[in-house]
Amino acid sequence: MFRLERSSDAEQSTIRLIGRVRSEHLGEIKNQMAGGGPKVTLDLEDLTVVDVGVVRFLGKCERDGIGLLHCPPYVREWISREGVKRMEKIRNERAFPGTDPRGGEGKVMGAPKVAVLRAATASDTKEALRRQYGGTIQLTGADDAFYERHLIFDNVVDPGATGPRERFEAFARAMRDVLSQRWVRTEQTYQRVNPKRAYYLSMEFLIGRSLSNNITNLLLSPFVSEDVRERALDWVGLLEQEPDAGLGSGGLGRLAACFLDSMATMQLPAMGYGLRYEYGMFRQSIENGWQHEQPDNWLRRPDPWEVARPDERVELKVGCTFELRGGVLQAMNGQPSTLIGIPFDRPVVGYGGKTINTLRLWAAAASDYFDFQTFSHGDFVGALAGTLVAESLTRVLYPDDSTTQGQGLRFMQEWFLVACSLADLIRRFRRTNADWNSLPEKAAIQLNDTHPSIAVPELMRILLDEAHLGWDQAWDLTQRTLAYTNHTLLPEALEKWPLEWFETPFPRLAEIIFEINRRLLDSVRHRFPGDEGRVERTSLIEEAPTKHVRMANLAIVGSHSTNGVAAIHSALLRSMTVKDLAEMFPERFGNKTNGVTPRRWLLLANPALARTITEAIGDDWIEDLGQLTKLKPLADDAGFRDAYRATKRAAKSAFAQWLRSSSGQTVDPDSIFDCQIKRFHEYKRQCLNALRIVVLYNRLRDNPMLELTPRTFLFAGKAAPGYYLAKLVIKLLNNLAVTIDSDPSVRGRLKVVFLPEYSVSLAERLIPATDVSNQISTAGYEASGTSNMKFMMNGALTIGTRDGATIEMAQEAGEENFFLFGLTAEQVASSRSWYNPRWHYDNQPELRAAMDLVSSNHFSRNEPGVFAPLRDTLLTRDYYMNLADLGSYLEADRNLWALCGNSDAWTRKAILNVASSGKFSSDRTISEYATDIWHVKPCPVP
Ligand code: NBG
Repeated sequence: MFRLERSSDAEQSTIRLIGRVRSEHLGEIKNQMAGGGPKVTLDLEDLTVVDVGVVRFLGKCERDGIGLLHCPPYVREWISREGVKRMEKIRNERAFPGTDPRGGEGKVMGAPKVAVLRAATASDTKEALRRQYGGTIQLTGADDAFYERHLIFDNVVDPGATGPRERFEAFARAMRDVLSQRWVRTEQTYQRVNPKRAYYLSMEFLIGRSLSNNITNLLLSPFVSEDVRERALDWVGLLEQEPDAGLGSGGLGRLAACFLDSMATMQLPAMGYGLRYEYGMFRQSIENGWQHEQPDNWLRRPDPWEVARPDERVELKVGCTFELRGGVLQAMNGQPSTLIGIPFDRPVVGYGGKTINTLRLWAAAASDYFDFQTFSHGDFVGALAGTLVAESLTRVLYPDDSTTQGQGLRFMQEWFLVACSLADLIRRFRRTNADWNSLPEKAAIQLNDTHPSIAVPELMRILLDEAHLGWDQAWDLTQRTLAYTNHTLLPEALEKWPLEWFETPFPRLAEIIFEINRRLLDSVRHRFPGDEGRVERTSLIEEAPTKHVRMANLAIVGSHSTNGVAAIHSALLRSMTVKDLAEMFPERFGNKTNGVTPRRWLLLANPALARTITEAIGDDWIEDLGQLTKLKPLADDAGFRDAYRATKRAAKSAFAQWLRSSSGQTVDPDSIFDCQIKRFHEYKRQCLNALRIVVLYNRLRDNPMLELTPRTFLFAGKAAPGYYLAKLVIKLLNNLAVTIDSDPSVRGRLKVVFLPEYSVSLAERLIPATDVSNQISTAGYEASGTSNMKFMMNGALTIGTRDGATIEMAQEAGEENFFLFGLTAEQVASSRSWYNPRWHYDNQPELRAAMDLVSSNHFSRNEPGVFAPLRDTLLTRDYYMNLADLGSYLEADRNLWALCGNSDAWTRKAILNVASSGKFSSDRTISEYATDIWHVKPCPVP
């Protein structure tokens, strides 16, 4: 029996459906609803059985905004399944019209105009991609489609009860399903062809988010856009659920991530090896201007990309056991132990989805071999506590960038990365190669900075003790297999580990290091007789005050190639930092100027500019960034300049909107966005930038009629938790922001914003919106820089010193399109002995006024004297010569400011910058590594 009950008040009426409802009752229900007047709700509490017609009707009611009260779970599930079928039907009827060659929904997805889509019809394209990915690309729309299955079965909940996090996971897993067959096939191809492979060993991979990047690289944006539209998914909200994989602290880790993208895109048989830190780079918050650190527990929720491979675990022997006391690792002699490395693989999708390489991250675990001795003595808990120490090894990333602290745990992490990765890659090598002599023809191992340079003695150990080769043969193979990249000249960053840290846990490695050193010093003495100073400097062991192993020397001696990361850096490395070794082995030294991936940093981050470029010159630039030079003549084309300006304006508005909605802060998109985003370090001189802002602030206060284009100064970056001066500069910038905001005399003309929690995702938002990029390190100290390249690619003008890769960027674009200033590296080095910061204070009134204003507590009324250590550092030591460069910085700034009034001239320069950024693609860098160092060739996957 079926009946209806209706109750109404002034605002709404509720219709209760009671008993067995069938399709034939629908007319009656609709009649009741039509006469409902106010808002209608259906109460399904006593509804017992329904047929599919009723289910469809209820689904439609929901879509029309009619509430369903007390809907039984089985009805809810049925509605959802019918909804899915309906989508599928609509989809088939439309036969994928969404494969619009402009990538239609680019604004949501950053959809590229993909080459494959241009030539083919929509269904050809679908077929081609379907074949490429080994089957279906049925992401959503049927009850057995990937997304729906993951949503329901991974969570075992009613889909209606899932939130954005579950939807993100389901979508990412659906995407992983699509790529997984291609991923397997990539590895199968490498096994079959047995090419030489490149292995990139790095303590850091600053990956950021993967979902949108993978969609872009798989060329699935048009498909996904359609799914998103049909399912009315809150796409932005879904993307926001993915935590940034912050497994790196700065440029070195981000470079490694860009390199992986390029290697996969160029179809190189390559693999990344790193550590699976449970806690990535700390999260930064700002309280009362000060930086605070919170742990980044990024794996709290399951990561949808990673695949654990416990069957491929490796077992490592250590000559002692460890105890952790207050974060300090202590070796306990006399009790050897075993550690386990468990690999977790992440897909690295090359652009076009043809090659899917692997990033293998190691997690530490305790041996399964329970400590029976301790156990049988009754200490069950003690036996298990060993597990805690073992697992602590990969718990947390060290947050210092460009410096190392002498920490035992860090040393063990470096060893663990090396020991696991070498064991794994040697196992793979042995599977298909009987002859140890072919190792250098099958494997190229790149050491990302000195962090993995324990690879030198470890590979020797394997070749001597496991392959039973003689010393000379083992040494020859080791050197020909390994190559080393240096990333910094800062003396405090050149790693030196106490010799005793090797001796207790790894006595064999210590022995090997001694033997390498004995032979090295013999040959130094032979070549430079009587030069004991040189012997001392070249030695792998620093003798005083206690014996330490010089890891850079070890890496250079044990490999066939050493490179810096920009021309000036490589030159200084050779001529200053490791001069003696460069004289000993000149043929080993080279340069590989850094680059960044244009997929993430232009195509994905800046869809409007990417589209404008593609419209003008086609889309070949995505994989061949040198094509951007074709834009050069367009700098003189008024129509193109308009189009360019529109993209910048769109990026600025999007940023301003995001900032308002995420933090409540407002910035004016019509002001000039002047940015400095990077780690906080004295050599990067954010403090110099702060002084510039105070000078401009003083000028405006002194002369309110001064004509100035409004400027917004945006800062982001983290300081190492123990780096007081760097944290004080963050405090200064935050205080400037507050004081300037509350000063009516400059309001609307100057604004300072400190954006907390700098991350890859934040950079992706901010860089496209930026007009002016500050690259103002003391010349000779920034090895390369990579954000400088991202800014250039996105049309920002650079104000900067002649340092790192900025020099080469200006060469490419022409110095007239750059705002260079300051002492050169030679001038810095040669003036060090007589440099007197006080002179600048005494003789430059604007500089003095700015410093005095900071000291006067104008920016720190409630914390008098807080900035005294900054003043003290600047006036007495000023090792990084801030004061020497402030005058020329202000002059460059004046030139830049003069250009603000001439929009065409500005835009012209901006376009020429974009057009000249082709060299700074990481594809170019990787092709140089592949050709000059690795001798690795593409291995296409059929
Ligand atoms: C950093 C340099 C940067 C450089 C990146 C990538 C370290 C040790 N070095 O200038 O400071 O761009 O490496 O090469 O993090």
